[in-house]
Amino acid sequence: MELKRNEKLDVEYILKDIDKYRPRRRGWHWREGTEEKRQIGKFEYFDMSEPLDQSQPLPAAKYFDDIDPQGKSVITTEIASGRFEDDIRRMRMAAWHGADHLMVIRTAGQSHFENLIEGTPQGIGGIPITRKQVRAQRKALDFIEDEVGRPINYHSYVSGVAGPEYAVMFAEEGVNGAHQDPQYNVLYRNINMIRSFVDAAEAKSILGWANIAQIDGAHNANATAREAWKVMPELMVQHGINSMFSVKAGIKKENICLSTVPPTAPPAPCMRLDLPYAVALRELFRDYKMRAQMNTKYMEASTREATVTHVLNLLISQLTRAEIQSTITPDEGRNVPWHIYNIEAIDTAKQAFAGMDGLTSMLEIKRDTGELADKVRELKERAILFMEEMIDDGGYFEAVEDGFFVDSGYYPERNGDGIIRKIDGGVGEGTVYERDEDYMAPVTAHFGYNNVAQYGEEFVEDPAKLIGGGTFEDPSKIIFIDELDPNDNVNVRLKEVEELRKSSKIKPEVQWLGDGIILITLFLPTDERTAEFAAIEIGKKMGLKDVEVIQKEIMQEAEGTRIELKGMIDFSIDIDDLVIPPKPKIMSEDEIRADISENPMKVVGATVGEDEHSVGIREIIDIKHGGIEKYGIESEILGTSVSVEKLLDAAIETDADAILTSTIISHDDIHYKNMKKLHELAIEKGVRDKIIIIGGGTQVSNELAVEAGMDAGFGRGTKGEHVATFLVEKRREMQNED
Ligand code: Z97
Repeated sequence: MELKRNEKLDVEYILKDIDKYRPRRRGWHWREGTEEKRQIGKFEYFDMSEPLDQSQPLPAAKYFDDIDPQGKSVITTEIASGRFEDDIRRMRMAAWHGADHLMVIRTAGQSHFENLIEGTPQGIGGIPITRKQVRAQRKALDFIEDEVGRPINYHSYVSGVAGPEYAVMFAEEGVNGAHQDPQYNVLYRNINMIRSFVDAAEAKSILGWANIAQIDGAHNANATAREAWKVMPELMVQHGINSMFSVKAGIKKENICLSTVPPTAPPAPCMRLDLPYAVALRELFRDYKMRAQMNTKYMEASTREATVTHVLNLLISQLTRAEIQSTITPDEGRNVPWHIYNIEAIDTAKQAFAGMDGLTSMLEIKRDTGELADKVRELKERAILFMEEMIDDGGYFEAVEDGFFVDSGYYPERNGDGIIRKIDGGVGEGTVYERDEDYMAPVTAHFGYNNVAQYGEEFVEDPAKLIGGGTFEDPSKIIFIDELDPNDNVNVRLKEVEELRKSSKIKPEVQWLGDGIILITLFLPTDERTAEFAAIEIGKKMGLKDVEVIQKEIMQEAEGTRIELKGMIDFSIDIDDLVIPPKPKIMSEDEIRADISENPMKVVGATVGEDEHSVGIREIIDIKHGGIEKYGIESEILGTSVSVEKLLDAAIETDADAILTSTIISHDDIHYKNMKKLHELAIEKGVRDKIIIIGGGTQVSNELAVEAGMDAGFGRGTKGEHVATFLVEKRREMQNED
């Protein structure tokens, strides 16, 4: 299937024959062309990668020939609303804005699932990641990546006691990236340590086989710690444990990505803390990739505030390095699950990287002396001392048992509030057994002792050969189980929104097609708490259901509060019933300029009748060089309250191409009457077909002005570019008629 840019992605096509679909490739893909300078539009770039074939540029790109430079970091966004069929559409939007790493994170704790869940949809409280979902999304991404012209990495988690099963399923289904870190299971999901590490060894060898890039879970310590910057030494220890363990289990260093996060955010002096940390980390782990997560610990519901933190985080990525750049939105914490804000965060990263292009060719980090140098050394020392104490204590397991991790003290300080897990406790305790002497498993990418040499040397590297290949070699052995829930499955859900998918009816949405959710920003001149309840009342009076305040920001305690309100409408709009006027055409500045320089144009203008309002016409001709003057159109304003006779005579005398009249006063339709008079006079004098005549003013409509004999009418909101475009086009039209 080839996607067409102006057609929606056909979810039903994606689901068709999904039981037979095979992903076209395995493994992670980095951006290409990152080490070369390149010309994009009018600029030379130092740090960009290959551009996309099709994309949605930043809003301001229209001033720069619609260029859309793509930075060198892979850009991540997290998409998992609970309905994979909706997320597919969202993934397409994200890809068009420049994301090439789409992480499916669920609303349920995936790591609590004890088995690979197949055939179940949303489940209780959230969605487990199922084969069907993975396959459908990978299939859609195969089409989407062709459309944008860049491979897209698909990603989820390999955590919990079902971790190895997920790893197998991901390798089978062409998943390209995964979080895998046994410490995550231990610290945050209370999974038995021994089980977690044995599982991780198995899972990691599978990730290694499938070339799946791995992200660790160290950033969670940052998000969990009471004071996030205090765990900086520990974070490096956690990265070290997972990275080295991964290498030993068979993952290539180039596929091992550290999940690093700047630990603080303003109003903390974050650069002074975060930058030395970033430098120390990259020096200690120079062989590995950096996945720069943005700070989420100090993120509130304000998108503005989160965006500033994000940009500061991006500055650190630019000054140091980040092969993968994450983009997080406040939605994670405020119950407006993803959508437009994902796209905004992708754009934030794209915009910031384009803006900071070449920064390191001009600026250098003061590495050798001063505060940064001292801090980098201090952090490394603290991390190494932490590691040494851990070894003295008997190793990682003992250290966890003694509460070394996520303690709120700045190591070596310790406050005794770390997360404590018992070696013989936790989920899955006692489920690890030593392999029998004759243990043998005819499976690919298997970790540890496997007694296959007895069957022949050729099986040592590839035990699955013994059975003619496992599912990795022979995907026909994969068993696809469809959704089992008759009430909640993708077919039922698609049916429910069929009208919205297949007719001209539309509804606003935030998380799911047709959810009817809208977000409203309002200001209320009262204190925060009163504003919250007043806003809810306003929402209800507007007819919204499930009204909820998702953000409040005090402007001044007594003077007022800014509120963001979420609510639901239950009606749809039929787009066929809309009366949509044709879009006003605007030529590019370059095109208009070229036309005028080749063929100069002169206009005369005035306010006519008894009208002293000259601001409008001056806006059109020359306000801060934003009017038609900027294109090189010569203009003469005769003044205010000019008679139509005088205006026409001036136009004839100066051989003007066009007359611009302007009137604000409109009682008794005097504005249209004057237009008509001017038009008729021009006919009388035999010049009407030589001069373009335009009527403007706040109360002017194009239709009525044309009825009054004008070539066009321009009302409220008109800018110089609209008038200039019209003048150029009309003149071309008149010349063609000649
Ligand atoms: C990120 N924003 O980009 P459960 N395994 C690891 C994890 O780090 C996580 C899970 C599993 C973040 C995502 C935090 N990370 C959120 C190593 C979660 C998720 O499905 O909640 O049980 O596990 O990394």
